[in-house]
Amino acid sequence: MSQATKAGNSRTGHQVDFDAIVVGAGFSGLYMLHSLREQGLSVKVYERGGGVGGTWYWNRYPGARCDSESVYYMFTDHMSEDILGEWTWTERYAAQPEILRYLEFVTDTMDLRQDIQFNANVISAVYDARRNAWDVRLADGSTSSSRFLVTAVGCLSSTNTPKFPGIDTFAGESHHTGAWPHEGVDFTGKRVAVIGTGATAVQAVPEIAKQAAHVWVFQRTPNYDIPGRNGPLAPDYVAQVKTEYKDLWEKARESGFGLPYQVVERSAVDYSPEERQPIFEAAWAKGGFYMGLETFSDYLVNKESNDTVSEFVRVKIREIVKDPAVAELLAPKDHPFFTKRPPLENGYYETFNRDNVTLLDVRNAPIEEITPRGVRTGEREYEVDAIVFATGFDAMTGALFGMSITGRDGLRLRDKWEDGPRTYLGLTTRGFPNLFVITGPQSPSVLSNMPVAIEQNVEWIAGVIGYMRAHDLDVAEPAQEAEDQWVAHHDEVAAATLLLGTDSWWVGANIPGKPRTLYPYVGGVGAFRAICQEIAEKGYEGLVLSRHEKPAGEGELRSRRDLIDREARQPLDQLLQFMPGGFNAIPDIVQRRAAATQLLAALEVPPNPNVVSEDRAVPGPAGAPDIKARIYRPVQAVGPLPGIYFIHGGGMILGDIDSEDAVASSICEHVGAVVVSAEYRLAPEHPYPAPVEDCYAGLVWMARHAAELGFDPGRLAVYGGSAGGGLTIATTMLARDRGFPAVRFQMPIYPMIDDRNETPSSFEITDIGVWDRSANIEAWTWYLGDGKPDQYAAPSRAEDLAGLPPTFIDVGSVDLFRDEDIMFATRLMQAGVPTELHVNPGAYHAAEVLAPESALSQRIWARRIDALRRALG
Ligand code: N01
Repeated sequence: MSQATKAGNSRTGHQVDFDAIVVGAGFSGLYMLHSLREQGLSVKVYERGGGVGGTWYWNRYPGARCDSESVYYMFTDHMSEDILGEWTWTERYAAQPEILRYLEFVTDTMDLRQDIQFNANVISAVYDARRNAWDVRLADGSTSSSRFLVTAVGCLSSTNTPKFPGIDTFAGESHHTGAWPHEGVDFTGKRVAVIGTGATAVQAVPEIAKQAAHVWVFQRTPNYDIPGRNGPLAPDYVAQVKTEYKDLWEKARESGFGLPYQVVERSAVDYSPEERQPIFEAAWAKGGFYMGLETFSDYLVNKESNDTVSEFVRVKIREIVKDPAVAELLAPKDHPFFTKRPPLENGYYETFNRDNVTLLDVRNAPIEEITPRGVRTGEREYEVDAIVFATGFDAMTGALFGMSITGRDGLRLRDKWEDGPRTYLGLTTRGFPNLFVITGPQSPSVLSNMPVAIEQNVEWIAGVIGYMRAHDLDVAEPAQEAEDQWVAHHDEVAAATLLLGTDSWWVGANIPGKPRTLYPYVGGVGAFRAICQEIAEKGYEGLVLSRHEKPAGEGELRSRRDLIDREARQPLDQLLQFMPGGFNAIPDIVQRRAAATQLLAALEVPPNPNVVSEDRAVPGPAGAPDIKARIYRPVQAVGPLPGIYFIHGGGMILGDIDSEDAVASSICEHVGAVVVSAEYRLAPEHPYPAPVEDCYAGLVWMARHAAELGFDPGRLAVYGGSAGGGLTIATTMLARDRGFPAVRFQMPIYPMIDDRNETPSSFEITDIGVWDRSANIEAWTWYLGDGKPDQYAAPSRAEDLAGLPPTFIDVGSVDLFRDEDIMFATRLMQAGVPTELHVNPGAYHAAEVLAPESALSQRIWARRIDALRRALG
């Protein structure tokens, strides 16, 4: 049942490592793993944390507990009736350690651990349409593939720490509640700043206040906090609930919010104040979400009704908090009840009656900066020993975008959802075949008791996959029309509520620049379940289910290593013996850079006696640091000389002016040109557009200093290999579009220009060991970061190539970039750009650098030098 290795697919012949990869081992991932294994699928779960639990693994802050009543916050009888009976909760709202223990208990009882890899951080997932497979890459550099990809990453797992100026200068300790140290934090005797007053802070502040010398609570928006009334659970109550579970779960599944509460369909406006008061009082005394769910049912759609409950809570706050000014600050007036998630409080309001707790209003005096000593607001500086960022999450899409998911035709999820999520049922999205999202945006998720929503999502996904297997199908993707209809329905339901009118993380308002839309579906879990059920009964209507066909005429790929030029292959084989898998097998980027430097040092290229060089710092782009530039001049130069601007390679993540010193120097000597080599900033620390803008700034500097450098500005060329090739084209494009400088010729060598990784050669080159598919995908992921792949990031995407300088491109026949470069050269010619293209048979990526003595390399270099001389002569 477990650990099947090559899952395979006999009809198409395309192998994958697993039938399904699931990302995340919280409630969602555990149940997904179990459900798919039950169908006999091979499944691998990758979990970023060191253990199971998801939210409950990371959120270990003081006071962390569940806001759903614990007896309903668990897997239902659908997962296992046995487990249901075996587990007994001890508190009305279970604390984090107890929930974590529960999830570990489930994991072990259901024997799930063996298929979970911990400390496995997925950094990219790319759909390969030719193999109908998802290629997944982890931060440690390892890769694997699967037919189905299921994200179980949770809605609140990407922490949000606002970019307060000076945040890195704080000298004390600071922690985000969502990434709390496992060993805990001792606040005894400390001065503590807690920033934020959401559900997390409401739990943490009372606990921190018990230890700390003083706590300053920085409040921007007060919430309607409802008493939780936590306490131990009576054993006979728990026993009673267990006997009723089957009915209770049925009720929860049909309900609006996934809880088996007795919702009464009535409006507060139909009742007099005297009639309403005891209803509110009863719910307040009972504690928990009963206040929202069992009093009146139209708070989210009827402002007048909502006003009554909002005022009731405000009065309660004024009763509890002794200082009237503080009470007034805590009483929300700027938004209706339940249009932000109401926190459950257990002593939060009383905490403000303590002498060692001060509430600060950062709505009127915003936080201006974090200083080495503390927090400075518009009013004054608060000196503290510790800062707690209870500032929430980039909810629902943050973790998905963080994984860098790329679907068909190079479409990135973050680009598709640039203006807001577009999904079918929140579970699938067009352009991303066989990707399933548990508790995704536009599904009920956070507007419900999560385990109930999760189970429904998981069962539906498992249902689709089971259906496909039963019908010999293996590709699932929503139809455009179905997706459009779901988005329209979702938006219509949202617009009928008061939710869009309040700034909350439910509408993305907590993250600057995030599209404002209601992220969860507010139609209710019961209604959602019914819709999904009907769709399933109609053979998953709206999903296009098909059988993947191998592209016509495609045979099985044989290793491209056999096609490498024999002489040029020797040094490559030696390198791989010494460093199996090449540089890219070294996951840590710092270590990888060091290995590359070491290798170059080992090559021991003697200094070129025919060239002199000097290093200079030249201005970088506006507001950015200077760029290091190396200027080469032929010793026996007879002017006027041409100028060549040289951009080193290294996948945008490696390399510097030293790494291609020998190449730049050799070009200088053999062309007889002044060469300026620029050292640009590298990803992932400095993603796009930093490298391109640095390169452009260096070119501008070179052109402006032509006279001083001693070259003819009318004979200026740009040269670069690999990433340097991509940057060459991006730089000449910028020069064209910004009108300066004039560039006479460009020589992008096997340029890296297409982030989509969809060309035939991109799929072919997987095991050469120099720059293979997975390395390229990783580099693009790092290089693009949060940026958009426009024409300057990925020149293959450029629509207008007219007006670029005459171009010489060469690329190896066994190079990943072969087809993107051929296509680009063809498009240059079509755009009227004089273009010379050479495809070097048997050459792998950078063969002429690794095997300089080979006849192949000699031919390559002779042709390049000749072309440069002709162009600049
Ligand atoms: O995060 P939040 P949370 N300057 O986003 C403030 C779930 N949960 O971690 O409201 C100053 O709600 C921000 O202010 P404002 C639950 O679904 C569940 O508390 O944006 N303040 C707010 O006060 C919950 O809703 C449980 O004006 C800034 C706070 O930080 C969700 O997690 C327990 C600021 C963030 O509140 C998130 O709750 C706890 C700035 N620049 C949480 N930026 C259980 O059920 C942000 N804030 C177990």
